[in-house]
Amino acid sequence: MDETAHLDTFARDKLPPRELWPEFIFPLPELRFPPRLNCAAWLLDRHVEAGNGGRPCIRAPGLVWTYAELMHQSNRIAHVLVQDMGLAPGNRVLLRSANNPMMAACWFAVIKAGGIAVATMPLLRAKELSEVIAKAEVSHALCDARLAGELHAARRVCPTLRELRCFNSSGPDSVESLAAAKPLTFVNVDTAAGDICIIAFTSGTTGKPKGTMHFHRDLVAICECWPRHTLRANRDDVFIGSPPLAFTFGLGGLLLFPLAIGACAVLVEKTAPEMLLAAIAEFGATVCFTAPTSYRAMAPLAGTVELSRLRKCVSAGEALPAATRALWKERTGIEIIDGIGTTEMLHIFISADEAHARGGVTGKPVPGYVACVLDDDGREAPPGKVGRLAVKGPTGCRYLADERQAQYVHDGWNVTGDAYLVDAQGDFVFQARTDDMIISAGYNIAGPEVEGVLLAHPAVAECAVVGLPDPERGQVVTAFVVLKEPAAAGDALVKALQDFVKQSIAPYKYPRRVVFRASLPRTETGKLQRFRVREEDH
Ligand code: 3UK
Repeated sequence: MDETAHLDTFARDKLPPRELWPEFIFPLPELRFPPRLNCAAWLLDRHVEAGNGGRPCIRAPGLVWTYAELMHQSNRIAHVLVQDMGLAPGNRVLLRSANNPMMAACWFAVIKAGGIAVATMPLLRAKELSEVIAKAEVSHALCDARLAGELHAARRVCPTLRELRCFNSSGPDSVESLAAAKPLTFVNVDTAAGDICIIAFTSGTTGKPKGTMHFHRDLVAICECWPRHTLRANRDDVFIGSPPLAFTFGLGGLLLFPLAIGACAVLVEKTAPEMLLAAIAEFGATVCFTAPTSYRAMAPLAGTVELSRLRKCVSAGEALPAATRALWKERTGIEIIDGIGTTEMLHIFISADEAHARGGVTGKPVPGYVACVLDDDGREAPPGKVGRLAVKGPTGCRYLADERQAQYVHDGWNVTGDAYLVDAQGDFVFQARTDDMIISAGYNIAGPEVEGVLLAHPAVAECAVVGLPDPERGQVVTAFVVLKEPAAAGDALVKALQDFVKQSIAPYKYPRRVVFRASLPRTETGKLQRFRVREEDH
């Protein structure tokens, strides 16, 4: 590997042992990287150098930044980090903010200065922040002033955190004030392509957070794979969406991918379905990234706003039910691009574009990646057989000092924890998380398949199908259902929903128990928290 630019080698020293790394493959010409690579230069400065500094780069309510303006602001903040905050290459810098332009500028500043960006979800509280800070030995933090309270609280138990500055604030000590006095130019730290650039903590719903480490070249690699081959947006596109930049789905979709092609990103803080829909209309967005439930919630309102410029809609984070795909298509005419990605792989690796999309199917490996389904003996399973999804590509899992590395990587494959099958057309079909498969009276039942049927029933707004302990069957298939009209709840509707499932799929999969709920527990990234659904029943 080429010589590191990091003076602080903490993260590099905490990489997993080589024998536990996944195999990395670079099967496309665009995946040949120079030995020295700072991804901020590639994503941002490159466009200014090419004479495109005047093109719009970041938009937000009441604001447009050109490529040159974002570059200048990040250069100035990079000086703040180095001069005022004493940042050394390789130091970890925590970023805490909703999606807004200053968050993007700070992210670039950290990367330009050779720091390692550790972005965190806005909803994290002091306890979770302190776990992340301790694990990554974070020394510096840049925080939106409106979210500083929890970080100040966390700091009391975080001796490694030496320097903290706030932005989106006008005080004399704010990042903006300090930055205003700095030069517009900054000499980017000449990082190796294989230097660590971000640590992304998994949005995992159970257990201690895992930090996944990604190199400068990894951030470029994901831009050259799925966006180039499947999304196929162009420089006139306007990207928008809901996932936080701290979630790699959002980092890619709302910052890296638009900038990689010289397009424009709209960053909005309020992303509840009706707000996102209004913002799509207001900014004339053409490419939208959000979660399946968000499309489902936006669909009934789609007729009330002007969406004529919207042309590409991306769904990830959890399985896209066929009913949601059909509903969105009916209301907007747009075929959703579904894709499975993970924090470990950095972004999407199996997907289908608009022309190849089919209900209930994720798609095929994205160019640059190979995938297969493994049986219980670790061999490739034949078509139609359910097994564990395994993938390799230019990116892959490298946990920061974590024994769970050996659970994710087997024989060079990244094993995501998802149960999948490959169908007769070679398409990958999601079944369930491996540990969410329901085993009832000897049958294997995938909750999401039953959910997919229930979502097609006109009375159902949202649902979750899980296995609950049962003395006779081991587990009993249980559906938690949120109704469009709560008053419709009752025995008659329970029976109607059960019959509806029995008529659509094998009858043994029908939910023997149906429980009506006002809402379902979800993460900040739109994922259903199945373990909470199960626990809350008792
Ligand atoms: C599930 C999906 C079916 C699946 C992510 C796009 O979600 C992302 O990363 P996470 O680490 O979670 C990974 C897990 O989420 N999942 C994600 N997308 C799909 N299941 N169909 C899908 N389309 O269980 C996977 O193992 O939070 C998604 C890009 C970047 C990401 N980090």
